[in-house]
Amino acid sequence: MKLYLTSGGYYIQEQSRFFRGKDDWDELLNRDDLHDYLTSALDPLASTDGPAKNDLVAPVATGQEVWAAGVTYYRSRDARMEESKSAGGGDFYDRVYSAERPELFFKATARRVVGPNDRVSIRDDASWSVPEPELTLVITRSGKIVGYTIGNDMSSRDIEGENPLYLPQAKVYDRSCAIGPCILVPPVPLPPSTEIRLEILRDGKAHFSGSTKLSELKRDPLQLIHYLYRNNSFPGGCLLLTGTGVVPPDSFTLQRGDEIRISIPPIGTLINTVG
Ligand code: DO4
Ligand code: MG
Repeated sequence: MKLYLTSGGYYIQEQSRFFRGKDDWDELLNRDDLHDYLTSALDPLASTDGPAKNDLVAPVATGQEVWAAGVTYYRSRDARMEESKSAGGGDFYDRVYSAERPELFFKATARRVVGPNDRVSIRDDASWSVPEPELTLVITRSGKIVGYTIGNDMSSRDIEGENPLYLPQAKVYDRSCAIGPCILVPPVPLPPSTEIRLEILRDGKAHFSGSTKLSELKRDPLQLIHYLYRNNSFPGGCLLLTGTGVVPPDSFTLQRGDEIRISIPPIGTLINTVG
């Protein structure tokens, strides 16, 4: 089952049929029994046309915070060690990759998040910008994973590479995060064979593509949540980007006009342009 949010309300997709949801969106995303609840809620509803592509907004609740995990894939550890070598920060990434405590950082408030087909941003003071395609967990206030979506953790690699203490500036700015196109609410967790693909188009032509699999994720999502929710409450629930396993080569930087496509097959494709 999938949930799509528009400015006029939300839709539930069950196979090829769509239904208009009636519940409060923020409360819905905090139901620990979300899959079963949606299954029973469909019964009295009449099916309808699906949402128009241009009406979709990021499937985020107003009270939700957006957090991210880092250095959860070997590829990310490698790239970060390389970019911060001359600043002497490389060792930290190696250590966090194998430490019991994961790297977790605050990524965005709902206001800084853009939805599908919208514009993400690169910082004016950055010279090396990349998208980070990440499986994103939809977590209730009580810490249960009830769904999955796609996240783009836009990052300024030169700023983070100059000094790891600049991480918040490299990661958090207006339009630095895209989420969507929908929330997948499956009856069971996604399998390790799940693919995460990144494609970047420049002038309408393929410029970069890469992929990874969930089996490459070093951390158990439940362990990430266990650390995130330690002494930290989320009354509105939370979204957690689980880290990137796809990093373009060092010669690559995003340009305005690039199209970023992130696909996770059971969920869909999140498409944004750089503006
Ligand atoms: O350590 C810095 C950020 C890492 C990150 O965002 C990632 O691995 O996805
Ligand atoms: Mg990331």
